[in-house]
Amino acid sequence: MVLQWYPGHMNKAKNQVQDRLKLVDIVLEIVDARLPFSSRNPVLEQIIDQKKHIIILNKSDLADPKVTADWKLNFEQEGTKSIELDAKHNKGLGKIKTLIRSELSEKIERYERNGVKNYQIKAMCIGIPNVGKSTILNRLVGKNVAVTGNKPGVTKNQNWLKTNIGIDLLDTPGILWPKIDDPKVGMKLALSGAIKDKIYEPDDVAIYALNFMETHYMDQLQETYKLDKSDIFNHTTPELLMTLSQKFGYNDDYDRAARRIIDDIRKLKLGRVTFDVPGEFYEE
Ligand SMILES: Nc1nc2c(ncn2[C@@H]2O[C@H](COP(=O)(O)OP(=O)(O)OP(=O)(O)O)[C@@H](O)[C@H]2O)c(=O)[nH]1
Ligand SMILES: [Mg+2]
Repeated sequence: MVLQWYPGHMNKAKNQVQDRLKLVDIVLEIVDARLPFSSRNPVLEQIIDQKKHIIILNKSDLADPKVTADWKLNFEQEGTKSIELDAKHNKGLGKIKTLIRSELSEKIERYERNGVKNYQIKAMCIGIPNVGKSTILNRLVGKNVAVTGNKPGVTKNQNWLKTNIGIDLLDTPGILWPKIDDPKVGMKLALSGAIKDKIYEPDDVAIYALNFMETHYMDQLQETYKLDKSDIFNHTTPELLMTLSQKFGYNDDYDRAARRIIDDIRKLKLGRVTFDVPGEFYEE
C-alpha cells in the first residue's frame, strides 16, 4: 500500500508554513506519541530545519509510557528537546511554557536587558492532521477558540491565538507529505486517524496492526479478545482476522471486523500501544 496524493490545500498549507516561519520565534512540532517517527512530516522537517524547535509527543495517554520515555531520550540525543502531553485530559501543558522560555532564554534576556516590557513570544504549531494541534492551543488559550474534531483536516486556515501564558500561537492545518513510500508508515498513519478512512483498505491496516500486536503486545491482544494460544500460534495473521470476525459474530464480513479492530485500538480497548519502536525504525 503506497499512498500517494497531493491535495492542493496541503500544498498551500505547506507554503504558508514556509512564509510564516520568519515571523515566529519557535516551532512546536506536534507528533502522535503512538508514532513518534511516522507522524513526523519529512517535508515540514526540511522547512523548519534552521529554526528553533521542540517536539511535543501528544496523545501520550494512548501510547506505551516506556516507549515514550525511550523516544524522548532519542530526540534529546539528536539535539531536540521534547515533552509528552495529554491535551485531552489537560496533562503536561505547564511544561510547554517552561520549555519555550528556556529554549528562547537568550532572546528573552536580551529583551529584559533592553527594558522591553510587553514583548510577545510567537510560536507556530505544525504537524500532520489529527495529532491534536488545535486541542493543545485551546488548552493554552484557556478556552475553545479553535475548532477540533476526531478526523483529519479539521483546521483549514492558519489562525493566530493569544494565550494566557504570554505567547502568541499560530494554529495551522495538518499537513501530510505527497508520497508515503514505506507501506508500514502508511498503515500506522491510517491506524492513528491521520489519513481519511476512505483512502485505505481496513483489512490491510487491521492485519498490520494485529501482526504488530502479536509481536509486541501479545498479552494485551490475547486478553482483550479472549484468544487461546491455538488461535494465534500456527496461524497466519489474516487467519486471525477471520477468527476474530467469527468471534465478533460478523461471520465473513472481514471488512467490518477490520474496522472494529481499528476502532478498538483507537479507543484504547487493546491497551496503550506505540507502533514506532525506536531502534527498529532506524535499522530499516
Ligand atoms: N486521547 C487523546 N486525544 C486527543 C489528545 N489531543 C487531542 N485529542 C483528540 O484528537 C482529535 C483531533 O484533535 P485536533 O486538535 O482537532 O487535531 P488537529 O491536529 O488540530 O487536526 P487538524 O486540524 O485536522 O490538522 C480530537 O478528537 C481531540 O479530542 C490527547 O492528548 N489524547
Ligand atoms: Mg486543527
